[in-house]
Amino acid sequence: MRSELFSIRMRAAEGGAHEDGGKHISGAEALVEEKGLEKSVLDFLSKARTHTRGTPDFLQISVEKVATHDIRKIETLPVRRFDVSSIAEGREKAAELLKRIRISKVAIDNAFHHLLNGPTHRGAILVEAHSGERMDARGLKGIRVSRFGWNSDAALPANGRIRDAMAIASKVASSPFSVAELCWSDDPDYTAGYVSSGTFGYMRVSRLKEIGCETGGRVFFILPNTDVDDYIRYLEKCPVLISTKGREL
Ligand code: PML
Ligand code: MG
Repeated sequence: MRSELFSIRMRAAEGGAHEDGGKHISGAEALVEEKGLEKSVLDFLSKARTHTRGTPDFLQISVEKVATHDIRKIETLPVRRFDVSSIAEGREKAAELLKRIRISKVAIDNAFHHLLNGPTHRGAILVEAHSGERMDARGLKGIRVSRFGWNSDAALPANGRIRDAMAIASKVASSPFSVAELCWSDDPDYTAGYVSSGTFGYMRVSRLKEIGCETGGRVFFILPNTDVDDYIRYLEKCPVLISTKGREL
């Protein structure tokens, strides 16, 4: 049993802080024991300073102790891979997977419109799975999934980007009000993305955008009766430890 855990969060922007109109460059999250703090802080600093989206002139790293009794334990999602040979095929596959999860056509179209046309939001936007309406009032800031980390028993994928994306998708899917998520990266050198849900798992799609394109992000599809404030509170504030428990990743 771990005694104390700390939530570490990083955000970096270029052209000033995010709230002053700076361009979002990078973000990172971890829940670690005290002895892991120095390493995480240095890893986050280096992640922000070597990012392909630009060179930050604003960088914030916060460290907060988390009350052990507040920590919720969840399991990671099972992973499936879809290797596609073109962007059009990748987008078609992602839309087909969302349809299979019962996301309505209008909601799928709105999510694609958002991710294709930007502006790129710093966090995710919430879209109602049936009406397709945007449900949060966060503007460009969106919702940042926060306060999560891997349990020490977890057998993690070697690729840090995939590890981070799987952690976010697992926390999102652990809310009973999440129906699905659609994501592709806002980093110009990364073209893969995913569709995920609690029942279908984390479904990676190898190509969803052009190399060099910085438009991307996350859409969370939620149930019509969701209490949006509670939902956001869970994703942003509730500390969650994720275990891989014998899953093939
Ligand atoms: C990001 O890092 O910006 C999102 C990455 C999504 C896809 C991760 C994967 O390859 O599974
Ligand atoms: Mg990014």
